[in-house]
Amino acid sequence: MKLFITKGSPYARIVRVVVLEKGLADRVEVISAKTRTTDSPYYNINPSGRVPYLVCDDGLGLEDSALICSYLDNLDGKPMFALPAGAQGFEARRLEALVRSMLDGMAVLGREKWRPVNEQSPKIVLHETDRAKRLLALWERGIEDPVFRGPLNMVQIVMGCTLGFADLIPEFEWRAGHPKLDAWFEGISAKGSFVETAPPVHA
Ligand SMILES: N[C@@H](CCC(=O)N[C@@H](CS)C(=O)NCC(=O)O)C(=O)O
Repeated sequence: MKLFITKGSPYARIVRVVVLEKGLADRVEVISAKTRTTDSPYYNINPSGRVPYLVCDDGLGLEDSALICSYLDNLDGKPMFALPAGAQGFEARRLEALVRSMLDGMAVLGREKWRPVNEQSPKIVLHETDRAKRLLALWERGIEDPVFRGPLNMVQIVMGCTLGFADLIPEFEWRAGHPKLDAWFEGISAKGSFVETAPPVHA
């Protein structure tokens, strides 16, 4: 299988963590794609131009981190991250959606802040900074939920990749005001699959 990524993409990192946790590193070739570039050859592989993108052994292409993680997790018929039926599974999906909501906003904020200052939209920066602040405040309390304590699961992986991404956003300091989130993040960051997929420091 071929997994197309960019090193800085938090969504691609979610999948890369799952690849490592599932012991699939020798079956998945990780390839850096050139995204956000006019006429990138990558668009012939994935016309949407987004990463992560998995090309399965039979040639089928999968886009979207949640879908790819579910596919990889189920390949061996012994899913590590399957959700229980009923209320418990629904709760995990609810929490993952809420963490992804924070990630989606931070992805927009990061994209904006990496532009030259004269190209940034102050309106978008303010809107996304405010959203991030509200959600970080929510998770400073929410991180005590048992879902963040037990064996590794998708909610934890998405939260770890989200906070790892937050660290890269210029002038966005989240740690000082969120000591519980910071402590939790330090813990998950020490896991081998997180160390191995740590994003490069953005210029
Ligand atoms: N919902 C998607 C989001 C993927 C996404 O937004 N990827 C960004 C990188 S972080 C991308 O490929 N951007 C390139 C582009 O927009 O052309 C997922 O979970 O995989």
